[in-house]
Amino acid sequence: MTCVHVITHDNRALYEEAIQQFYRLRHQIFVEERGWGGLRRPDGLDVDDYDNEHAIYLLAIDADRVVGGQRLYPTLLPHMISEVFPHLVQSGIPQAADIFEWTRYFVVKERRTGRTDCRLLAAMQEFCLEKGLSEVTAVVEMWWLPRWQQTGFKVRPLGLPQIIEGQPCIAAAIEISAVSLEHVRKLAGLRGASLVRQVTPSPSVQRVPHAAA
Ligand code: A1S
Repeated sequence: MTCVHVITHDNRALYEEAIQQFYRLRHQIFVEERGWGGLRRPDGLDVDDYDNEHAIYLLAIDADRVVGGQRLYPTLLPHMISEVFPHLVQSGIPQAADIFEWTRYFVVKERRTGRTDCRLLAAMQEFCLEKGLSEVTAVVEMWWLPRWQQTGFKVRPLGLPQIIEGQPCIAAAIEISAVSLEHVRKLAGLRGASLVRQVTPSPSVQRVPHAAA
């Protein structure tokens, strides 16, 4: 059964293998499949400046295998829109404690039937609602707009589309709402929460008693 796991700096140690799979899949999908040559690395891993302690990963995992993923990053820190794509924004880059940037979204080829995609979209909305976020921002190719409309997401363009690597792209903000979450859940026939969190045991649980040391 596929579940979407929340991975942050606090529980990352429990997910090192999944994170490595995520980096490898990102390289396979974004560099080899999508042709984003600027991300190519000799080690076959897509890792960038935003894969740091502030990144939050929501990974769809089935029997230890990563089948899809996405990354959220605080907009109060320098992020992709502020550092790489500021020219896509005409009316001020949204930067606030309750706005995160959304990047590196994918589903592995064998799972591209829409259901894992909806699971990931629902997980993103669910996580953001739990965390009290109001919006996520993203830079996307234009074909995302009808997809988001279909999933009931409310989208606010941040500027006019521009060509990036031959593709018309746009920066946009997506509203986080219980209505959007319900809509995407219904679309995929998902019932209830889809997020899983493994928690690193607290130091008191890990501590070895002196007598046994
Ligand atoms: C940044 C993203 C942010 C959100 C963070 O009938 P079809 O096959 O034409 O239906 C397709 C198309 O309408 C459209 N579509 C998908 N990829 C497209 C592309 N490269 N160019 C134009 N249109 C595209 O979506 C429909 C369904 O796609 P699918 O692949 O058959 O199935 P699914 O399960 O909905 O998966 C969609 C995604 C995008 C997740 C999957 O294709 C994928 O992982 N692609 C590679 C990663 C990627 O491009 N991510 C977006 C940039 S990150």
